[in-house]
This record gives sequence, C-alpha cells and structure tokens, in this order.
Amino acid sequence: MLIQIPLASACKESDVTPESIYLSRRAVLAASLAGLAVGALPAWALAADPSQYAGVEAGNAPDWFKGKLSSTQWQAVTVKEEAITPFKDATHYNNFYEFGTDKGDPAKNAGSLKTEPWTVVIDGEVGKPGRYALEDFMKPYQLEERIYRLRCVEAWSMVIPWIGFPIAELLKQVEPTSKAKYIRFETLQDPKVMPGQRSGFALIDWPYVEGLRLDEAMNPLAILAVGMYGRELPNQNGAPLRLVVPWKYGFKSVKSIVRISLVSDQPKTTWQSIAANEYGFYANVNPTVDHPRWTQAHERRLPSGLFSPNIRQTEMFNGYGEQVAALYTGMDLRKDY
Ligand SMILES: Nc1nc2c(c(=O)[nH]1)N[C@H]1C(S)=C(S)[C@@H](COP(=O)(O)O)O[C@H]1N2
Ligand SMILES: [Mo]
Repeated sequence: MLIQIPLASACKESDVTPESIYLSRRAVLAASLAGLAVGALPAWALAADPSQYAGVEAGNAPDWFKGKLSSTQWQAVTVKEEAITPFKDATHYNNFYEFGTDKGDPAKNAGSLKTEPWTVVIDGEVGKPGRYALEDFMKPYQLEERIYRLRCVEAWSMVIPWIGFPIAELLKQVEPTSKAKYIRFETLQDPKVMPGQRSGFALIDWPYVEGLRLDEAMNPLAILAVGMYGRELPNQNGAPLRLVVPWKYGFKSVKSIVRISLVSDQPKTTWQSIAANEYGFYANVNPTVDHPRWTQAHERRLPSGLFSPNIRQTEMFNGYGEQVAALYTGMDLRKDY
C-alpha cells in the first residue's frame, strides 16, 4: 500500500532520482499498487531497488534490518528539484559531539560504537513501559524511505534519503497516558566509547537530550530512522536509532537513542541548557529569526566549496510549512524560537 502525505504541490519522484532508478521504482510501485507480490516483479526492477544511490559504502546490517528492507516503502515522501547529497558528504561532515567537535571526527571515531546488541527503554507516562532489544522494539514497524532536507542551525544543509517509521506509530504501541504532553529522547552515555564524553568539552551535560511536544511528535513527517541511502545508519549518523524532524534545526534530531520517555513537562534539552538565548526548545527552521551571531536567511547546500558555495534561500519550516505550520497557530515564533 502506498501512503502519500498529501501535498498541494505534489512533486515528481523523477525530480530527485536518476532516471533509471526512477523508472524501475515506478515498476515496483505499479506492481505493488496492482496488488502483485514482489516475487512477480521482473528481475531488473528488484535489482534496481534498495541501495541505488551512487557511492554508498556497503554496511553490515543486522538480520532484522535486512528482513525489513524488502517491504520498505521507497520514496514515501520526497523533495522537489533538489539533488540528494552524495553519501560521502552526508557521512563525513557530521555533528555528533560525543565523538568530537570537528565535522570529520564522527566518521573517524564512531567506529568504536557497538550497535549490537542495543537496548531501548520506554518509560514515563505510558500504559506500556518496557525495555527492548532493538530487534524486538522494531518488530511492529514497516519501514519507509523519507527523502528530507536537513538544515543545521549552523547554516548548512543536505538532502538525505532516510529509512525509518513515523513516531506516531510508536505512540500507538506505547499508549501515552493523559498526562503525557512531551516526548523526550536520550542518547547513549558511554565515555569508554565516546571520547567527547570524557574530554574537555565540558559544556555539555551528557547524555544528549532532545524533545518534542506530543502533537509535533505525532505529525506524520516526524520519524525515527534506522537507515539512510538504502542501508542501515552509519555510526556517525546516529546508528542504530535516531530522530529525524525535517522542519526543525538539525540539533533536534538526536542520535543513537537508548531511552524514550513520555513526560508531562517540557524536557530540558541539551542545546537549550548550553545557550538558551541562541537555541530554543522549538528550533523550527525560520529564515526570519536570526541566530544572535549569524543570519538564518540562507544556507550552504552541501557539497559546498570555495568556488561553488551553493548558497540557497532558507525556507520557513525548511519547506515543510504546508504540513506543520498549523502546529504553531497562535504562537509567536520570534519568542518561541
Ligand atoms: N547525540 C547527538 N545527537 C546529535 C548531535 C550530537 O552532537 N549528539 N548533533 C546534532 C546536530 S547539531 C545535527 S546538525 C545533526 C547532524 O546529523 P548528521 O550528522 O546525520 O547530518 O545531528 C544532531 N544530533
Ligand atoms: Mo546542527
């Protein structure tokens, strides 16, 4: 079944996908819409599917992930007329301070992160709290590919094909109580494998914490990701489980999650605790509210170089206003930045 998030400006997949992949995906979609089993597809259509992005480094996916790939809904949501960022850039220009503060540090250092076994705790205001091995945690969810813009508060951006599932689906499973008003996410804390947690970068009070209002978390665009570029997440991108909220600045999209809590009060989040005058709880991408030290009106789309800086105008809600603006009706987004 193909579930599309309705867009007034429906876009063509061909805008972001090389022609050959686009055509073969059409075949997969056409076949699944016609109710055909995947086995009934011509071999060329199948062969063209999951990891057709150029230059993708092969991963070493756990069996549960491989098992879910065949039923993944490719390009469930995508962007218009914008090229997908090369895999190399998306995996070698990262923010993951647990592994160092330079953009190249996560790729260099995150190899030490052991993502199997991985445990996820669900607690707080829920009918069904629990502690799960990741493969059990993932059982109820069908994976979807979501091609989203990612806009960092530092004014660079990428377009990344994530693989994940809507947080709304998780909320159905865990049954929030009437007291649950926010969802809080916590990254692994393990100074033995995370050099950033034992070094002098004492600004951060580990673990890294992020949060959303419950209605934001229920928006169909908000996902938990387990993969990108047709494969499992590389460690530097937040393996094995991370948040992706494409209408907010990148720092909201917390990596390597070990705990998800439903809470009644607005969680104290990492960047807000460091500098509340610079980084708010909402952190919606907003070209009209500048960071105190730089403009947010435009951004560098990676890959970006000295001679081709690739500057673009930043869009309100990172271009997702149609889907999310209603969440903020009546709020002053200059105050609640
Ligand atoms: N645990 C944790 N999550 C994190 C960060 C971090 O330092 N630690 N950095 C954030 C920031 S600032 C950004 S822009 C994105 C970057 O995601 P990417 O490296 O996959 O592009 O991750 C976010 N999630
Ligand atoms: Mo960021």
